[in-house]
Amino acid sequence: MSNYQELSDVVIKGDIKKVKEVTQKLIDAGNDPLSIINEGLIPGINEVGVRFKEGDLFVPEMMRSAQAMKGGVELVKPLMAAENIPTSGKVVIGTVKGDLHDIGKNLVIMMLESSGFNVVDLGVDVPVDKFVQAVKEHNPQVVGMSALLTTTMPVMKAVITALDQENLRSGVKILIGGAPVTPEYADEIGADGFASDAVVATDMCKQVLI
Ligand code: B1M
Repeated sequence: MSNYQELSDVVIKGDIKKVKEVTQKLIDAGNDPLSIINEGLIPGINEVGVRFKEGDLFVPEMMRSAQAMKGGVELVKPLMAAENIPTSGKVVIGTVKGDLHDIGKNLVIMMLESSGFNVVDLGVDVPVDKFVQAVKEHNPQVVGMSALLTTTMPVMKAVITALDQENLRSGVKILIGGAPVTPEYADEIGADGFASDAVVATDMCKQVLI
């Protein structure tokens, strides 16, 4: 019998085969896809972060756990898409320059797409001018930025400044997220909002459309 704790444990171990196996068992047992992510996969990768900080784990192990987590997310993804309700909203999103973390951004994209949003994923390590270009090209209602490093958070401000300078802020809301980001930081840099997780991000994007 699989449970969320077992799923967290195999993410921590970085055992992709086991992560897929336990995730599939949880799916087959009828567990809610979002709970599998929020109560099994995310607590596992968060514990990896804690152990990395304490020096008990190193980058290669963190990488293996990230890969293992992705293996689980891939299995859950089609179930989220099944709830598709079309909306007319368009979101441009990326992880800012200097930052390669994409698990959280990809979860946000998954939730947005499963809620019917049209998402333009700029990927990771996205420079300021690429965000600006994407707003010109795609005319989105929302620009989402993700940063997981305290050293890359200032790039979010640089993007906002560039969008201001090009007069591209009207009609576009800027939402930011990532583990070190706070609502206060969002205010400080002039973002329109901070989303603590993928569900909140999706709700905020829906509100923009109302
Ligand atoms: Co890195 N890493 N990492 N890492 N890594 C952290 C972020 C760290 C906190 C670990 C630690 O020390 N405890 C630390 C940062 C310290 C700091 O800046 N204060 C750190 C470090 C130091 C590093 C390196 C510098 C390590 C090194 O090389 N010495 C290096 C940097 C590489 C780079 O980016 N240039 C590095 C590398 C890596 C890996 C490549 C090994 C891997 C990433 C793999 C990948 O993403 N493809 C990795 C991982 C896995 C982590 C931890 C363990 C987990 C991150 C994660 O995926 N969390 C992380 C520790 C931690 O955060 N607990 C850590 C799960 C994810 C679901 O949460 O991303 O927060 P999160 O996303 C959430 C919300 O924040 C929100 O919704 C998501 C879903 O609920 N959200 C948004 C996120 N983005 C949003 C955008 C939005 C809205 C909401 O827009 C609208």
